[in-house]
Amino acid sequence: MLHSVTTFTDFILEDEEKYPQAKGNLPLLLLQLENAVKIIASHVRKAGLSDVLGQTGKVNAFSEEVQKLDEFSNSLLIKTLTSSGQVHTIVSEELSDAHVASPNGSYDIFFDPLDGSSNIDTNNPIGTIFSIYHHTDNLLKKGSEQIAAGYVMYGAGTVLVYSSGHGVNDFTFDPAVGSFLLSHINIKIPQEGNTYSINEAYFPKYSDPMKQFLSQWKEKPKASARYVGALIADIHRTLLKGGIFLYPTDSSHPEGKLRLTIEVNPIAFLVEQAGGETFATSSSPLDVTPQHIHERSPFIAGSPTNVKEYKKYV
Ligand code: P6P
Repeated sequence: MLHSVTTFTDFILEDEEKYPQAKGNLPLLLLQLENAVKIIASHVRKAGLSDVLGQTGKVNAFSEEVQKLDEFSNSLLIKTLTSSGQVHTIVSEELSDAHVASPNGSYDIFFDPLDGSSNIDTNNPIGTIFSIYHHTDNLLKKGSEQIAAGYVMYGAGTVLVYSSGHGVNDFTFDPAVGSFLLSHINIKIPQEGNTYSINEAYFPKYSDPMKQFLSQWKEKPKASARYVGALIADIHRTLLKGGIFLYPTDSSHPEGKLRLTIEVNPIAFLVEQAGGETFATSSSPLDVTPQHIHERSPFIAGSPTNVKEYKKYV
């Protein structure tokens, strides 16, 4: 019996049929994005063997040391998305300013080409995060205006998690086929989970309510703590197993560390599409109007019961 195999290409072409009035060609944009992440995955898998490891001696928009694989991934994504002709403006973690790719492009894309890059040389999970909007001259758009978002996790396998506003699906790369194949259909986050995910080294720098929230977690009989240090890995586990991820403000990160437009909004879009809840300072980050393209934000995301409990404390 032939298994009903669905590739990412099948999926986005079927998805496109729901938007007959679409101005641009989103499938073409997504297929070019897929080509780029396949090449990135190939380099990540060989990172230990080729010269793309290590530092470039340059710093990015956040004055963080740029790893060679970061720079390679950024340049590759810009090139392949530009050649699609569908992207007007690109905002990347690795670019200080917005970049106009195609003046007639119908979409704006925000991405982190390689998130969690400190994990590269220890062979831990890293990922690409992307967020897509209809093009507008004003780039400071609320996350609720996203038309699609996703991430690719280069972990034990290469997994693409994607939503265009009708639920979340994930696709696992099959090297034998050379395509991403549908693997989790309509992901729904568990209503409640036993795992909390936060960098507790910052505990002394948290607010008192945050300290109380964390301390009561340790009283839970089934509690466990998991923290990879790569947003996509910690979120992927939370989506599938439930629980709560937190990167709150602390005295050394008064606005939080994660980037609102490039990391927080795409992930918040996916978590809410999977039935989860998210929080920034006073609401979902998707309701926040950014003041600049590289704005940082606190970010809490996970199972509804766990996030509601958090909100009671803070
Ligand atoms: P910390 C990776 O550098 C990143 O931007 C996210 O992927 C991750 O969640 C966070 O920073 C980790 O930050 O301060 O715990 O090392």
